[in-house]
Formats: sequence, C-alpha cells, structure tokens
Amino acid sequence: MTLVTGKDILAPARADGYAVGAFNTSNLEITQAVFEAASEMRSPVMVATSQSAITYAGHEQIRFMVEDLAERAGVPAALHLDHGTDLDVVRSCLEHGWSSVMIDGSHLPFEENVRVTKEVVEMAAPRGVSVEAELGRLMGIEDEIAVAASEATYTDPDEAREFVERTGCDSLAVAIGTSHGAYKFKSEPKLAIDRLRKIAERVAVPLVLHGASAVPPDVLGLAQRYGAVLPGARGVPPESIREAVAHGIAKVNIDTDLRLAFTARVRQVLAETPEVFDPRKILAAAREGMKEVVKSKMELFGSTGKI
Ligand code: TD4
Ligand code: CA
Ligand code: ZN
Repeated sequence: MTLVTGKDILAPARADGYAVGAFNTSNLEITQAVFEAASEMRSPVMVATSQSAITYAGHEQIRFMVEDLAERAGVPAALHLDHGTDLDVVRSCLEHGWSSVMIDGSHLPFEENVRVTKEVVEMAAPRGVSVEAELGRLMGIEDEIAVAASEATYTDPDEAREFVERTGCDSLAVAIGTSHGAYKFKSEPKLAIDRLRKIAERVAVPLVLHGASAVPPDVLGLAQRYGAVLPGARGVPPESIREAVAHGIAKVNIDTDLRLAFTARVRQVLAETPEVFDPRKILAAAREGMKEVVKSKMELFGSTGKI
C-alpha cells in the first residue's frame, strides 16, 4: 500500500474508540520492526520522524525505506513529521513525500500558535496531507528543549475547541500529564483523565498522546541487568493508556520504549556472546526486541485486526 495520510488512519480510530501507534524511527531496524509487527498484527501504523531523526538519516533515505517497507507490509501506513517547529521543516517534509505533519506551536502564545498552525494547514492542503497541532505544554525534554515542571501546562478544554475550530487542524496533541523520555513521574503516575474527557466532548478530531511510553519493567530490567544506568526511570502504566484511549486518544506516540528495547538487546548480545562482531547479529536481536514492544502496543491500543 502506498502511504496514506494521518487523517485516513486516525479518523476511523477515533470513531471506533481505538488508537494507532506512532513509532519514532531513524534507522532500518526500527522501521523493519514496526512494519513486521504491523503486518503480523494486521494493524494500521504511523512512522514518525523528529527533526533530529531527519538530520541523522536524511529525507530521501527515510522516505524510500518507509515507503518500501509499508508497501511490502500491506498495511495502511503514514509517514509523519513529529514536532515540526517551523514552516521550513514542514515544507521540506511535504516536498519529500511525508503524508502527515505536526506543527508544534505549543510553546507559543495562543494566538501565535493559531497563526502558525493555520499556515501549515494551508500549506499542507494542496497535497492532501493532514496536520497535527499541539496545545498545552508537556514537561521534559523534546528536541533538546527542556521544559521545567513549573512551565508545563495542561490543555484547556475550551481553548482546545476554539483552537481546532480556528485552525482546521486534523488532530490535536494534548497535555494531560505525560512527558517525553524515560523519567516521566517522580512519584505515582497520574493522567488528567477528567480533563481529557472534557476536551473530547468539545473536540471531534482525533486526540494525540505524546510521551506515552511505559518504560516496561521487563525491558528496563533487561537493560539494567546488562549494565544500563537508568535510575528512577518510570513511564505511563498500560492501564492509564487504556483509559486515555477510551476517552478520545486516537494516536499514541512511542519512542522511549523502542530505545530501551534496542539498548537492552544490544547490551545482552554483546555481553552474552562476546565473540560476535557481525553488526547484523547484534542489530537483528535489537530488531526482535523492538518488534515485541510494537506488537504489545498494538494490542494495548486496540489497533490489531483493524485492516
Ligand atoms: O514525540 N515523541 C517522540 C519525540 C522524540 C524526539 O526526540 P529526538 O529529537 O531525539 O528524536 C513522543 O511523544 C514519544 O514519547 P516517549 O514517551 O516515547 O518519550
Ligand atoms: Ca510541544
Ligand atoms: Zn512528542
């Protein structure tokens, strides 16, 4: 299947009460893991690239890799720009065949966020590409911009309605207590589900949950057993994700859990078989670990068997 838009994938998800995973990639093995999982689980999928991932791997390499693997997998797939910060980055992705883009104006004052998001919607429309926007600020680190807890703000439900009406964005990322990376909560994890419910009442477009990795204990444990130093790593429990999906979240972003699975498996292979120096043996193990993570996410989000 050729690439489809984010809207093509997310509108049915919101309507049917399931979510689709958007998995960040920057190399071959991550992308293979995502599409092998999608193919086996008969699940639609989104592959996301941050600006730094594009700098790392290159537009063309990412585009052709994703397009080819999507075709072979035979599942509906979108190639998505994650956290686009300005019009130039969005334009370059549109020119290189991305089928979905995010403009993240969440750090801007409301009116400026509206303005830049509208510009992106207008820019993407002629190509039929869908646009994700963000309102409210997640704490944590994102594209090397650190947001302190004191500056993090939850999404306001009434503002969300006005924002979507005025911008015409196709999906909306909300801030309800998650954050990027492996250190999401100092104490007990808690999401603002009440607030999410209010947003979902006012906003009909699919809602997006960033910073949704679980930091699964088994994966973290494996990485730590082989020497990873990740004290206090903690993510969003599966029950909270299930609740969020039941209340309007239709796209769930996962990056950290893939990084952890990759790291755990590479460490394990190198430690257990020190005679191995074939990159394919090392990376195939990493790919297997990431594929298991992707499959379990698809089950949790309810996107399996949807094609
Ligand atoms: O949007 N994302 C992924 C952001 C990754 C950006 O990092 P780089 O600039 O280093 O590529 C998420 O919402 C993922 O959330 P998670 O909980 O997996 O960290
Ligand atoms: Ca943001
Ligand atoms: Zn994000």
